[in-house]
Amino acid sequence: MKIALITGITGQDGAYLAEFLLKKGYFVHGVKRRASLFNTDRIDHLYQDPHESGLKFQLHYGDLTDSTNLIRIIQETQPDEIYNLAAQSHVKVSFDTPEYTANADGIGTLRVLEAVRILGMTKKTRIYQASTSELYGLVQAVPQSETTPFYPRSPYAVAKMYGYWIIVNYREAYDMYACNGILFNHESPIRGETFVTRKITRAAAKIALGLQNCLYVGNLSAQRDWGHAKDYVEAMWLMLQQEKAEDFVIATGVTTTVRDFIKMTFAELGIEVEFSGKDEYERGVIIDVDKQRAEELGLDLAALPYGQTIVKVDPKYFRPTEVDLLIGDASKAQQKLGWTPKYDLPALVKEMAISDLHLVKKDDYLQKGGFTILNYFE
Ligand code: NDP
Ligand code: GDR
Repeated sequence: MKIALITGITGQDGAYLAEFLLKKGYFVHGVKRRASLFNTDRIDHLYQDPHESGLKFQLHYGDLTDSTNLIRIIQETQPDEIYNLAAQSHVKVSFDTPEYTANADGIGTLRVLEAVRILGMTKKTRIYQASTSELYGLVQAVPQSETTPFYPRSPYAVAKMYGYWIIVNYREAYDMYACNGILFNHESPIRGETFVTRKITRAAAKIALGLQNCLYVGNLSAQRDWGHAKDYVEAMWLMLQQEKAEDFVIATGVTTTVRDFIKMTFAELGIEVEFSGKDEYERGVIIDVDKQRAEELGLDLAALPYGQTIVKVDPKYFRPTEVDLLIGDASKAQQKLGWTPKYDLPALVKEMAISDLHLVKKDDYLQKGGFTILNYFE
């Protein structure tokens, strides 16, 4: 049985990857940070009681900023494959916590490589590094491929740039099987709530149900190449199954503005939104409702804020330096890995919008019924 170790297993990609590898018959170990709450919602369905026999999934407390801990975990678990997904992954937050981000995302990658080297496991263990399209930053050329020059535009991207090059360096210096997946944005119903897609799908559900008045966002004109996390974790695995370690771009090749993502999300709920104004004065207003669709989804037509502004710009969400346009060229992955995405953007938006509508309805129902933690504070 192959053994995998996933850092960042409690995150979006960690959860999809763990599920994927378990289905492939792997024993999956995961590194989890200690937190005051469980923080395992995304992987609770995979959890196995370690007292039971036939264990194939195990969590270990650890942190990318703690090298002795990483050495111990790697020694104990003896992984054939390490997927280094752990990171402070929020670009805007990296401007507030640049030093921590450099430590976890940059030096953290070095710690994983060094642990494998110190333990003499360079010939046994293959390493996948979660690199990012944020490396391209200030647009040099589009679509962006493995040969497009990097120009990082945030402390996050600069930290990931170190991670990228230290992987290349260890591969060349010590003949390690270590590779970078340069993944463009990928989302899902379990995407973190402060990334723009999930923020939009949650807010749209709340607005449609009359539980929120307005969605406040930053740069509406930013363009991203959005795929589905489920497709992207398969590419991570494929990268570690090749004869020779190489770096790959993973993307859909289609780019969309944040503004259009908002329109698509509301349209999924039967609500048409029109934008007007410029820069921080831009507004989104509901101009029409597809009554049949809204009724199918159980929305209260009378409560829909028809004609009202439901999207506003708050400059606090602007970034000191922005990445304006990302569009990836994944033809190398298609040729060498045989990888192509199964989801397109409309399918992704639909899945996220409907999932959040159900979640918001459920939370509202539980809260009104007196079954949430909020009731302890009343
Ligand atoms: P998430 O933010 O959802 O998950 C990040 C994971 O890293 C969480 O499990 C988090 O733990 C863990 N983590 C954070 N800091 C540390 C630390 N110091 N030590 C140990 N664990 C830590 O990110 P995604 O799943 O979306 O992304 C996975 C990786 O891929 C990240 O490295 C990200 O930068 C990169 N990436 C993501 C893309 C995307 O579009 N999703 C695109 C390209 C790259 P906790 O739950 O405790 O916070
Ligand atoms: P990104 O994702 O920075 O591309 O990093 P995010 O969803 O945060 O932003 C995408 C674009 O939307 C604009 N935007 C907003 N962003 C957020 N979060 N909140 C807002 O209100 C908002 N309004 C507009 C942003 O300015 C940006 O242009 C993600 C992360 O997963 C990284 O870890 C990963 O490396 C890259 O994708 C590829």
